[in-house]
Amino acid sequence: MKKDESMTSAGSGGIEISRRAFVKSSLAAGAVLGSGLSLSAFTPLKKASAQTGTQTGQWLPAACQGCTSWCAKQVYVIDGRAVKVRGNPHSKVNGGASCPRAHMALQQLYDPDRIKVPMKRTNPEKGRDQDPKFVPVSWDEALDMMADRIMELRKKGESHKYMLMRGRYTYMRDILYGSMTKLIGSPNNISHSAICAEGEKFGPYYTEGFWGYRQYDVENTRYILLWGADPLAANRQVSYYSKAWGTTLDQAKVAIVEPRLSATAAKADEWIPAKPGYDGALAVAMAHVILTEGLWYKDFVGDFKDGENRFIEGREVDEDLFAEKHSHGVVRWWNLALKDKTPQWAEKISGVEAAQIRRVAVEFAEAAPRAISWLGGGPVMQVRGGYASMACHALNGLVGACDNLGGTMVSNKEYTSGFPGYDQYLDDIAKKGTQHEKIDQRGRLEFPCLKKGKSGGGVITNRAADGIADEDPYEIKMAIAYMNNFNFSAPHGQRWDKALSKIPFLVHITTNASEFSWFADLVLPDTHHMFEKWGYLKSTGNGYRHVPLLQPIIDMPFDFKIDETEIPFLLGKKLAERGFDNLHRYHVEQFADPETGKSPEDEKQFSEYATKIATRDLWDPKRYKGGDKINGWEEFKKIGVWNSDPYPYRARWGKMKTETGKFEFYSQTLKTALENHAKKHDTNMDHVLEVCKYEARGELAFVPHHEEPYVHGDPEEYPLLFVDHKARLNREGRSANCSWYYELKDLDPGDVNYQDAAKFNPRDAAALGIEKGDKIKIISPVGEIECTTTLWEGVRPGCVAKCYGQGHWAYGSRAAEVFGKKPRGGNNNYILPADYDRLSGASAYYSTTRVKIVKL
Ligand SMILES: Nc1nc2c(c(=O)[nH]1)N[C@H]1C(S)=C(S)[C@@H](COP(=O)(O)OP(=O)(O)OC[C@H]3O[C@@H](n4cnc5c(=O)[nH]c(N)nc54)[C@H](O)[C@@H]3O)O[C@H]1N2
Ligand SMILES: Nc1nc2c(c(=O)[nH]1)N[C@H]1C(S)=C(S)[C@@H](COP(=O)(O)OP(=O)(O)OC[C@H]3O[C@@H](n4cnc5c(=O)[nH]c(N)nc54)[C@H](O)[C@@H]3O)O[C@H]1N2
Ligand code: SF4
Ligand SMILES: [Mo]
Repeated sequence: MKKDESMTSAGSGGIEISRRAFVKSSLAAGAVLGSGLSLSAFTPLKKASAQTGTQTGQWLPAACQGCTSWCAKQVYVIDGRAVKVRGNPHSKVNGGASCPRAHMALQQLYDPDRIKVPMKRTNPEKGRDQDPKFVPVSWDEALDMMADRIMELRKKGESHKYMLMRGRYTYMRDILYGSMTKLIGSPNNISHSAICAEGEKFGPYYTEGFWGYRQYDVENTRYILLWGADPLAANRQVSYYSKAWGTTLDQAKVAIVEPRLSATAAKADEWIPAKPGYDGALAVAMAHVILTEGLWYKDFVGDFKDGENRFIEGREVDEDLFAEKHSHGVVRWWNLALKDKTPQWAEKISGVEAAQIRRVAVEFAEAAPRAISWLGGGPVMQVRGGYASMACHALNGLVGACDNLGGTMVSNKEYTSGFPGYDQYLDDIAKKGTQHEKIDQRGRLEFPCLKKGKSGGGVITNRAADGIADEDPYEIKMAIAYMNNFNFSAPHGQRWDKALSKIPFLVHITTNASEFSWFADLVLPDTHHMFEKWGYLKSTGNGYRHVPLLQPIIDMPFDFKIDETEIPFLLGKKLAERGFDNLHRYHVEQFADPETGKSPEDEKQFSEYATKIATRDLWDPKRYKGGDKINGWEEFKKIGVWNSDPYPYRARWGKMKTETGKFEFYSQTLKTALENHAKKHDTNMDHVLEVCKYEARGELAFVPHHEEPYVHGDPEEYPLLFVDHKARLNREGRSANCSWYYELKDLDPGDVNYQDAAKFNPRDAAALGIEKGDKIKIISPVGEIECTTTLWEGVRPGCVAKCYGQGHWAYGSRAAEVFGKKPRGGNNNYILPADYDRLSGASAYYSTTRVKIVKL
């Protein structure tokens, strides 16, 4: 690119593009979204330095969000270009370790199909079959359009009809997702959390009062029992666990309940390929064994006052005979849900031999308290998953592993502070607008969504599609969405196509023109989170919490803008020009540089100051509170990560954040939450449980217990159960335009390179007449997809397993077979029904749908 063609930044967010560059990028944009032509690197990068190849590069700190491990990284940067990625040795969580998908961030960064300039829709019709006919616009014009729409809604008293959707995020989210939505005057900031992992937080919250991801003390443990989690491939802290697992296998036994032979299962001592949906049954049968064998951990749970074990199969126990210590309700749990739940009972329904259930339970409990019951998404992201979540996690209570050496841990203390308050900037329109019911219908009778004990306390992400489509409770007239792709990533994603088509003004902030962008009126080119953005993260592992910093560390070839900070700042200015200056005043008055006291003058300063403000107590020596000692902002930027103090084992014993302060086998906390929800709707708890599709009635609803899985599809018509799982190389839904994803697909046990293959047990394949490499259709009660097949004994008979991640029809030239028209592979979410674990709000993925197969 010659000098006169380069783009130049023009003040407050507008960009000027010279005529030739504009024509070039409009051609590019046309190719991206118009013609279905193959997409490639049409626009040259900034002029290369004469010194390329001769200049020595340096390792610069970064943070990865390829999955929710949120590792601290270092990136080797030469002449403004990122060339290599490794773990940041300063992190006490992941250290120098990396998972295999970290490197794919480079392919994402330099993906030639990235959106390069803002683009505006010119086709007023919306639909899957409607080419949006995007044309490039300047940042200035794009922001003007957004500000005009917001002003119009506010003027008409319709500010609640504005909506903000977020997918993956950093903790800078509170600016775009939090305060901006509220200051405009809408209750509708809708996160992706319920299509992610809310079911997994439910059990730990209603037993030990912790709503979040646990960390596991794998280097000190003696037994690990995993439930549908695959920490060597997915789940969390993949980098750290991959590094530590050798030690773990030397010192501990590993058993895993999984319908497929995952990467972790392949290295485990015991693989338990139970029928999907029976984790709760296995967990209560194991609890039965632990109690009848007298193997519970007495220092935590307590004991019978006279020392005689009265947990005998089929017999009720008198609560007065037991003196409990740090737990609550073990006898009541036994009486309500365990006394008849023998391994023989579980064998009949789960397909796992009673002897294996007993053996695992005994060996697990003999390792107490250094025994981990590790809960993943498999057993809980199901229609009745809330109770499986409680049942699996309750085993940690029985063996005293909770908060203990070699057991499960919550989060260490950290000292980030978030952002300054904004109440004083809420005007009457905002105060009124935010009072409306939210578009995801949380808190209604059939959606208790009891995050942290509150009726309607959490999100029901996937339900928002129905709220929008049915205009229930009202119409959505404008929406901004970032780093999300809900019509691809949420079960029965086709519903989102319909919902998004209805929104008169939709803005998508994204790196790639994805399926979601297809329905947008404006597509805004975003920074890549790992190399181009300001922000910070928090995550735990290895007994520490770390706070990795995100910062721009490379030369950006185009004028990408940061979703969570730059865009709200620029929009605030535009709104101020139109007479509504509260957002802008909040930004300039409250986000002064903590070192100089200077107000931010532009979006770039705002982003850095905001990051400094939120993390100040980590790097400002005058405000030191704990953990790593860092000597100022410049040093923090150089190191790139702060680490907490080590984990204080047993500090929470007797002080758990439940109603009783104890580990609740009988959840007083859930009882109160359910009671309040029922009261709010003028009904009783049994009625709530009935409309929410649970089996429990009465007191059973307050203890961990087994519920039969709720599965869509008649077994006669749909003979196989569908098992969805993540690939080792899934960077959530964002890998499919990277060539390495296809080239290395067989990193997943049983999988096939360059294909999207459904994995069948050879026994089922023979019965169905399926051979390896066949082209098939998988049909469920809600949709159908096309893919290929492979045969593999690592799938439980009766199940078909297929990795999530392919089936994109609009993500880029490689992800789709024909951009905008034909997907490559099949998207599992097009066959999964939209159903929920209504107590947590979580979307159901597992043991949720039956399918039939048609050969093509
Ligand atoms: N069947 C099935 N469905 C699943 C899952 C599964 O295992 N199976 N997993 C679920 C889980 S756990 C989650 S968390 C959700 C995630 O689902 P979403 O929150 O919807 O996120 P992604 O699908 O990862 O899509 C993110 C989008 O952001 C854009 N993008 C990509 N990179 C960047 C970037 O660096 N910056 C910005 N701003 N934008 C970017 C692209 O448009 C991309 O499509 O998916 C869920 N969906
Ligand atoms: N490689 C990779 N790792 C990731 C991500 C990624 O995209 N790629 N995303 C990250 C994100 S956003 C999240 S939320 C976490 C989630 O990570 P996890 O909580 O570990 O959840 P999933 O990957 O959804 O777990 C699904 C697993 O359950 C199994 N399964 C299916 N049905 C059942 C069942 O009935 N019982 C049992 N026991 N197992 C069953 C599946 O085979 C699969 O292995 O992963 C993070 N880590
Ligand atoms: S993809 Fe996940 S595990 Fe791998 S480096 Fe990134 S955050 Fe860590
Ligand atoms: Mo997730």
